Amino acid sequence: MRGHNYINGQWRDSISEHTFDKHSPANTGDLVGTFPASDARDVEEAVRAARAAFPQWRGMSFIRRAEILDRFVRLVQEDFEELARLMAREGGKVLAESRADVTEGIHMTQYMVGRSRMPYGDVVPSEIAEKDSYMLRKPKGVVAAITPWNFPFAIPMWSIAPSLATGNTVVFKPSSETPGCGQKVAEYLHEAGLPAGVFNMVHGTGDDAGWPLINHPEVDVVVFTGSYGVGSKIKETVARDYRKMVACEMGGKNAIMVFDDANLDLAVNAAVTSAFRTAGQRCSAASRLIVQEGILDRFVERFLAGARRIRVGDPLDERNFMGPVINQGAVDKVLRYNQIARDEGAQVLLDGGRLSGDGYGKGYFMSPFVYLMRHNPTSRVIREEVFGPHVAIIPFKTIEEAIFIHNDVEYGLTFSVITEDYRKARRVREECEFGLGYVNLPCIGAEVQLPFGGLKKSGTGMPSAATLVDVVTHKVAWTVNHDQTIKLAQGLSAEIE
Ligand code: UN1
Repeated sequence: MRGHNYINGQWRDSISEHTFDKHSPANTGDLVGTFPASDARDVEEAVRAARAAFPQWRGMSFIRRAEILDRFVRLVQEDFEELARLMAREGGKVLAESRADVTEGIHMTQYMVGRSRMPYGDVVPSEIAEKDSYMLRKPKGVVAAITPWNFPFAIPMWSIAPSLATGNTVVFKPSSETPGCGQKVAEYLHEAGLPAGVFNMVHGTGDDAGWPLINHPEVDVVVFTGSYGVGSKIKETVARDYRKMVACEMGGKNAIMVFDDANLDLAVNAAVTSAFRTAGQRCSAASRLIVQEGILDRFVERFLAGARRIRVGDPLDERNFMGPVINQGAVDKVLRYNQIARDEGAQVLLDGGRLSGDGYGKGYFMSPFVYLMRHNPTSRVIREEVFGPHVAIIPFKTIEEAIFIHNDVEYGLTFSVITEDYRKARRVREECEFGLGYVNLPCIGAEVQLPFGGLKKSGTGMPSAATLVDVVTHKVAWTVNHDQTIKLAQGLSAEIE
């Protein structure tokens, strides 16, 4: 694939004419494509095009805008399998998960298309009988969407679909690990018939293209999904610009809490799915299994049996459950944390690591690493995000202890409780800190019509997915007088004495 930037309705190389190559993480000899390496000059043109297109796009009706997104959905559906295969090859997610990712992006867009015919504000009462008051929404302007590689279609659409549908224009910077999927997003939007400049895309790295975009004075909203390290810097930077908004979705150290009364089969399936789907590379993944002591031995035995059965390999082979991690940096990071677990005295139950040899030689394949460890407030390994197939089992005795352990980390994104006792489920719902909670379910698999966002280091508290509409629009009050004289609220007179 030869990718291009998409600026003002045209396919362009970067001004510097520099490019970068993207290889498959499953086979580093497999070149997926070559893409423009953009810098501040390309970003400048993209933002300028988005700014210029804004008044006209804002002026179009929500329903007409949504009709273009509806055409986009149809194009993606026609290309569904091809896009899923590209994603598996480029990002390393197994096919079943790549298909789910494409499905999630379709759902997000369909949701916004449906919303275009739904109420879009409020009629609000007034103190004065002759006044009609409304809450209306207006688009903010130019949205910068900076998205990660682990959901290379769904997460871009979480940002792009609500932004475009509500009348904003967009500059999109896809992850440089999944530029091919970004390219497809731009191609479908182009073919769907978006007016020039409404949607723009610049390929490149965070340093060369991402930061100039974040810092650009004509960008009104920055929507970022990625690591806490980058997100917190974005938040700091954007705070200096009084009118710029930022919504960040960042990391997680998510837990599944299993009580003694749990349905064991359900608990094990929820844990294996949450820990090892996407090779643990979801911000929603579970990296802590907090398990009550009465069920601990049985849970450990069954969980390990499940983890051992996981087939790791080519993401395009339907039989595999786990593909590779994304790159060498990810391998190094997971290995480093596996070692920290050992150094901190963890009891290693499944000694996973880099896989080599037959079928693995040219990819970043890793097997699951599982350990048992008591909660310890000074431990790094059970408090820091690893983002790989690495999971801790942490025993507890009482519900109070379980809640303390759960909250004693700096993140708070997803959480799942496995119990048959609704009183325990309710108590942990109230006292645990998280953004998305689940009962008798994995802690992955959120649906787009719910908010997606976390507390603490997991996010800025501004949810993405469907509720991103609240980030990319501002609510305005609109009050109309139907009398010939002025009656003010709070009993004030408007008569000139
Ligand atoms: C992410 O991990 O970055 O809930 C997003 C889920 C998916 C989205 C995850 N729907 O696991």
